[in-house]
Amino acid sequence: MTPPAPGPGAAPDPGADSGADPGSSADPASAPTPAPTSGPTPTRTPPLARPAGLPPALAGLRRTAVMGICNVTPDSFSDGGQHAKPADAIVHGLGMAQAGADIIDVGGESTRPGAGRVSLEEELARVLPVVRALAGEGVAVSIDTMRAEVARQAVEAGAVIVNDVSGGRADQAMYGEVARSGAVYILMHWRGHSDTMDSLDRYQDVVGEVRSELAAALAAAQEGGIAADRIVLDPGLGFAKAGQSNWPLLSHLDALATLGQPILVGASRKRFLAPALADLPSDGAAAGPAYQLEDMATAAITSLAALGGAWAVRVHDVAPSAVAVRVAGSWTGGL
Ligand code: PMM
Repeated sequence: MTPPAPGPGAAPDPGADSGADPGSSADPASAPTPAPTSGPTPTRTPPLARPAGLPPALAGLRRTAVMGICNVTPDSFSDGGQHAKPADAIVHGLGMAQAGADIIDVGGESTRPGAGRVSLEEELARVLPVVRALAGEGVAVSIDTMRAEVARQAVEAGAVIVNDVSGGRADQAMYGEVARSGAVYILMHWRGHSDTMDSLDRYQDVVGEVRSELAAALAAAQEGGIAADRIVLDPGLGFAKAGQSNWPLLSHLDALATLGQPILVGASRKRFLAPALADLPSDGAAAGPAYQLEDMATAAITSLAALGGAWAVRVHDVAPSAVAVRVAGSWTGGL
């Protein structure tokens, strides 16, 4: 019979390995004692890193954070038009916060493949009332923008994080503006605007190249004045990355984490998920609409990203990921 696993803090059995008779290994009674299965066994590699300068509720989190997506756009990839009016977006943002989102990411410009740019005035008109209202309710708000001026006005309206999918490449004033504001900066891997990005999916070694391009952007952001401890890196899933370019980035988050920065993962409802789910029914009564399947896949990725040390995940459907980060947090025993 297998001996019971030792309890918390139990000393290893000194005779369990080196003293065992090799010839008796088939006998379960004399098999080596398994490693302790209780007590702190951190399986997260590397340990979760988080940026400095966050509001206390976020800074004190001992698990991966959930960022709920609030696109105030008529044309975003999966939820375009659903919350296009600021009033609807505010209700949606508050609902996500209630459902367990730690951060609400407000965006006024679609980055779906092929999308054109929206004017500065239009972007400001979409996002500012939403940022102001959510921040006024005590929600930690992130502004999803490539424009320094939008970042500036959003931080003034209460945003604490600037989420720049272009990693500073779309607007030369971005680093200086973020540095001045003191906001946390999410720097995403990016190779070009949405109207060209699908043609920029050219990699010999996607993990190595994304890592080195992120490293260069990280150095540039610091030269531009942003404190290193305020910068979060993001592999930019789906941006200049078609189908199979995305999965290695997820399974090698540890390689990106060696750059020493917190990591954000944005896989929610992205096109690369669909092929992995292709053998499942997507339109039957039992399965529900296709997006539900992709939301389930997103929650699975949330669990794995949390185990992989991600600081935050950016998702449309908050509740399943709020559960997933808590499960992963319990799994790893917290930070
Ligand atoms: N993806 C989208 C928009 N903003 N921001 C970050 N940091 N990471 C992402 O992966 C990301 C982002 C596009 O997705 P959406 O149109 O569904 O919001």
